[in-house]
Amino acid sequence: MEQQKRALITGITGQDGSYLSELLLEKGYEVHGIIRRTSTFNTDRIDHMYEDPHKQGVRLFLHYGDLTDGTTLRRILEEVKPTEIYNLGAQSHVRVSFDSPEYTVDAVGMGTLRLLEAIRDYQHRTGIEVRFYQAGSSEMYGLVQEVPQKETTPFYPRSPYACAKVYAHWQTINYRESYNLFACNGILFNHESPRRGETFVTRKITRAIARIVAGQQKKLYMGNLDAKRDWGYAKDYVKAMWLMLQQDKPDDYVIATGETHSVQEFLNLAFGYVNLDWQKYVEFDERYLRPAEVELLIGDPSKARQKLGWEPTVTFQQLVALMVEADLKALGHGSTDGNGSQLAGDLATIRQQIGNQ
Ligand code: NDP
Ligand code: GDR
Repeated sequence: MEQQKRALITGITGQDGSYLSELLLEKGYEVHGIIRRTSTFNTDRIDHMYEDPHKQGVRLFLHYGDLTDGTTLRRILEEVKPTEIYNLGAQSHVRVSFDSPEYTVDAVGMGTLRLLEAIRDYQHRTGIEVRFYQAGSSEMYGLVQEVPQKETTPFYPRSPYACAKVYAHWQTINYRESYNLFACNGILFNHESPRRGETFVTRKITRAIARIVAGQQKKLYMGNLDAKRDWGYAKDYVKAMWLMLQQDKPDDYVIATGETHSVQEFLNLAFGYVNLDWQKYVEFDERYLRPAEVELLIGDPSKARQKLGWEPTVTFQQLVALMVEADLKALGHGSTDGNGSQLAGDLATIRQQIGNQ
């Protein structure tokens, strides 16, 4: 009989953790997630999957822990005995990493090392293989060295967050080469969804639009509108993580759409969707600038396409529409007329493709 696949996810309460859990549960995995104790609930994104663990047949389990706490990580690994580990936990906000650099680097950089060390010892002692996915980022490319960015493009990180991700990336390779761990780095470009954290630029915009339409907000304060990003849909991207761990050999992959758009283009399209002119609502606030900015990201996903058979399924226009729609719906405002209706055909298709948000 085939062994039950068991996944351990750090960062299960985040955007990607929630979509990845759904995917793995669909595939029959037992899923274990590490959550942090907080004074208010932080499990909104996974509540719909969670069931009382006393019930028969439950396959989602949560464990208290933290990437800054190596002893607990080791204990959880011993208890869960996972066949795959997805390291998605991070203080993932680039701007905030300039305010809290030590903590960010501890969780993102040292946290990855703690996990790798725990896996190395566990595998050495038990002889059981544990496959490891590291959530690397296009932020590692930072200052433009090459366009588009691919697996061989040199890194030039521009924030404490990005420096820590580069460290985690190289440690992952180092453990693969030194101890023969099945360890993969995904170099994922920005990916968004209605579950995106509210302070990342896309969700900040779509949420503000819904609040403006609902009469709850008048202005939207923003930073650098010229930055360009390669934005994809999060649900597509978690599938790539899983695919990496199903290959015969561990490797590193860029996951991106291959298209880039500025923040201003996002604003234009998103406000246009509800027939509003963004320039009447958006104001500049320097607090949203970063001490060092990453101006241009555009990825080349050819290797993932060839080796993993991975393709993005949602276009930039569809992504914007999907996110605006979800935020409008959350505030009780349905689909719109005007420019919104130009996207109605698209939306019907993507709703079919991606199901309920
Ligand atoms: P989120 O910010 O939505 O989620 C981060 C998760 O990490 C949350 O579950 C959070 O818990 C958890 N976390 C934070 N600090 C710690 C800690 N010290 N110990 C354990 N867990 C912690 O991120 P995303 O889901 O968007 O991203 C997932 C991963 O992918 C991150 O590592 C991110 O850096 C990386 N990434 C993301 C990209 C994107 O565009 N989304 C692109 C490239 C890489 P809590 O809910 O309690 O805060
Ligand atoms: P990023 O995402 O830094 O690319 O990191 P974010 O959405 O925060 O910023 C994208 C770009 O928009 C500009 N910007 C603003 N950003 C925010 N958050 N708020 C604003 O008001 C604002 N105005 C302009 C930024 O300067 C930036 O250029 C995300 C995170 O998910 C990381 O964890 C991940 O590794 C990378 O994507 C890939």
